[in-house]
Amino acid sequence: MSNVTCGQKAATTNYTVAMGRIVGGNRAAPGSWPWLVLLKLNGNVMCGGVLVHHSWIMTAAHCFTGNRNENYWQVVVGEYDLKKQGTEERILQINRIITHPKFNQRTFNNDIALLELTVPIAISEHVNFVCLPESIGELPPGTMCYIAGWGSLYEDGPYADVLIEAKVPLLGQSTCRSALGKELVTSQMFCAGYLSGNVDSCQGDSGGPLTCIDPVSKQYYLYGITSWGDGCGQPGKPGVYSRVPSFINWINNEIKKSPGSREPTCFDFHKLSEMQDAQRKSEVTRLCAFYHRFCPPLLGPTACSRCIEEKCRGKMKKCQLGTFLQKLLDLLHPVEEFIRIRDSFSFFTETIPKFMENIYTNIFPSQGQHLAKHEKGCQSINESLLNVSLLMDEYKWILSIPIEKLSMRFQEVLVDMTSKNEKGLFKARVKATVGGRLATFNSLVGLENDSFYRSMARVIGQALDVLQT
Ligand code: 4AZ
Repeated sequence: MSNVTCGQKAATTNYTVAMGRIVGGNRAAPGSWPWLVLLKLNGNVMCGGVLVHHSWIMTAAHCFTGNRNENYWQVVVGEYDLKKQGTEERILQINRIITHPKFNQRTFNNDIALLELTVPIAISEHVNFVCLPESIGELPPGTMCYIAGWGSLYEDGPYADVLIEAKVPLLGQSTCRSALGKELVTSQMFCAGYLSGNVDSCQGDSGGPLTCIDPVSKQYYLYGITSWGDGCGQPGKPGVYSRVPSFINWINNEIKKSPGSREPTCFDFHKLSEMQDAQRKSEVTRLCAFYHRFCPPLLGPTACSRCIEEKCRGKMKKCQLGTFLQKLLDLLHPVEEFIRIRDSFSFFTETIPKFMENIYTNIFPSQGQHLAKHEKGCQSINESLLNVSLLMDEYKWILSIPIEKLSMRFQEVLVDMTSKNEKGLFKARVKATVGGRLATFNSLVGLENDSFYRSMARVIGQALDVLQT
């Protein structure tokens, strides 16, 4: 990482400032914060992030509490106005999410994460990395630094469309602790902002940068990651940031790790499908070598290599299952409109995630616990493999259908109101277009919220069966 190029704004950032907020901030000039990225989950703005290297984004660990599957996240670099498609804008995918091993979900201690991108970023005037505070040490209270993001304009308010920035002073640790509570503020955190309130970061700014300028070189250094607060802009409640200088060793260690010392990712396995046979074979061997470390010391070489293969195949199958479930979700997406009419989203927000969690925990009961339970682990992987392949076989036909053919639109559901059965379901005639084909079938539907959701799975299943014929 060269210190000559990091932390420099685009040259053309003179711009008339209009009033706006982060909370109490201003519209930033385009190109002002070329290291600031936007993190989206399923297309929705979730967090900010900071480019610290060609292939690495730094952000807050708490952003991934709800979902830490790389496939569902996108990184947008060169973003400015969310309502407009900018020429500098690029969407990137995440290869690996690394949250700090000591991140505490309850206290937000060590609220920091690194994201490895699937391809390195091309640096330009509007896309550049920030400098890491390798040697700047502790900055004194009162130092003026900058925060920026697309987060809420006020507590519980709407998100900003255009990038907002604000200038905030660093606060001393004792001021911070007496403002927010001694037990809540650890030495991995610091406060910034005004005790008088009004200027602050807010929901959606999390994971974004607090940068301070080096008065000599005029480069920007990443000093904090937006983490939490007691509301936004409240008097006596400054914003809290993860203290980046405390994590320098962890950051550098993670970034410089050799490929062989990291577990292969789903993206690594996915790339295999584009390779020729010979190349694929050697790549599989290379990727799977990682699992050698999990061979118990007393295992002979043959048993060990079988165990490596099983572990590796387990991971591969898990990735395939992830892809399958994602396709399943994509496939359910078109019926969202139909379910929305019933003014509840719990089918998507609760039923499906629960279903997926059940599948994962049933199929991979031993994931995450290794070594000691090793022999048992390998055996259960065998079982898992069988379960996964049965499941994959059962649903193979769905995977072979092009996504665009899976769209579903329910046109008419004629319910026979006199036909209520003991489970509270009614006989119904359903008319739907599935993958462009009109399908009509008899089904059972519930009309109360609860029974409705229970019956939807059957209706969708029947609609899917139409595709099979
Ligand atoms: C949040 O919810 C959040 N005022 C981030 C920063 C602050 C408050 C809330 C600081 O992401």
